[in-house]
Amino acid sequence: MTAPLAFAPGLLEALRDGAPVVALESTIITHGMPFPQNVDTARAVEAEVRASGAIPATTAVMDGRILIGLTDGDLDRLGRAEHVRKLSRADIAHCLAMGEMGATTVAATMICCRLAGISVFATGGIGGVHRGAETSFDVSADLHELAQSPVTVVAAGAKAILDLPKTLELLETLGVPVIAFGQDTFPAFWARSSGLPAPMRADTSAQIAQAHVMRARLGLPGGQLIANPIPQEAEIPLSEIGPVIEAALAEAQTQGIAAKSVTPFLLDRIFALTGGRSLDANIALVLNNARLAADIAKDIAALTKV
Ligand code: PSU
Ligand code: MN
Repeated sequence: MTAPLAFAPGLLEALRDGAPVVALESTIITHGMPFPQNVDTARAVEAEVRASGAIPATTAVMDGRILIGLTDGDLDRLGRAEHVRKLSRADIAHCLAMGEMGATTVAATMICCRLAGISVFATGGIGGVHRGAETSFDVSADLHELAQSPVTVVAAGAKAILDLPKTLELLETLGVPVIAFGQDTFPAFWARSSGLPAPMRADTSAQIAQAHVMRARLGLPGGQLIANPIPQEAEIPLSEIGPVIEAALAEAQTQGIAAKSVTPFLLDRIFALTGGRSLDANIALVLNNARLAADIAKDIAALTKV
C-alpha cells in the first residue's frame, strides 16, 4: 500500500526524468491571504517558478488524495472553499481518511515533498516558537519536520509574531541548518533583517544545492532552511511593522486564541491593521522565494543528473 498521491499532468514524468521541480504550500492560500488575492498570488508564484525554468507543484488534500500539483480548477476550488482544514503532520492522514479538503502547512508540504521525491519548496514564512511558548508550549511542527524530511525550504525567515531567538535556538538543537541568503543576519519576513545573526550564510544557489546534496551523502535526515530576505523595495521596516504585531498579539491574548488558530488569527489581524501594505510585501517576498527555489532546484538537478 502506497501513499494516495495524484500528480498533475506531466509532473510524475518530469520527476522521473530528474527535472527541477519546486513545491509550493497551500495554507498560504486558504489561511494566509484573502480571496481573490490568494488565488491570483498562487498563480503568479507558479508562473514565476516556470519563468525561472522549473516546474511548480502546489500541494493540497482533496477528495481523499494528496494532490502534487494543482490544476487551475483545483486551485480555484481550494481558494474559494470556506471550511478548508489546515494540515500539519498530525492532521494529514485523518483528513485523507475523512475525505475532507485540506491545505498543507510547511510541515505537511515537506511530507508531500518526501513522498513525491521533490527536493525544494518555496513559501513565505515558516512557523516557529511562539512568544510565551514557555507557558503555552506553542511550537510549530514545521521545526520538527525540518529535522526529519529531506527538503530545502526557501522562506523569508519568520515573522516577528514569533519568538525569533527561541526559534533559532530550537532549529539548532534539532540539527537544522539555517542559511541566510546573501547576508549575515536572519531575515524577519517583512523586514530584511531581524537583527539576529544567522547561523550560516550562502551567496549562490549552487552553494545551497551543494549543501543539500552533501546532507544526503552524509546520510543526515532532515532538510535545510534558506532564509531569503524580502526585496529592498518591498520591505516594511521593523520599526513600522513592530507596533502592528504587538497590537495583533494583544488582541489574540484578549480573545483567548490558541493552538492551530493562533497563526491564521495573527496573519489576518496584521493584514487588516496594515491595509494592503502587508499583503503587497507578502506577495513580493513569495515571488522572490520562488525564483531562488527554482535556481536551487535547477542546481540540484544538475548535480544529481546520472
Ligand atoms: N507564517 C507565515 N505565513 C503563513 C504561515 C506561517 O508568515 O502562511 C503558515 C504556514 O503554512 C506555516 C503555518 O507552515 O502557518 C504554521 O502554523 P502553526 O504555527 O500552527 O504550525
Ligand atoms: Mn501552534
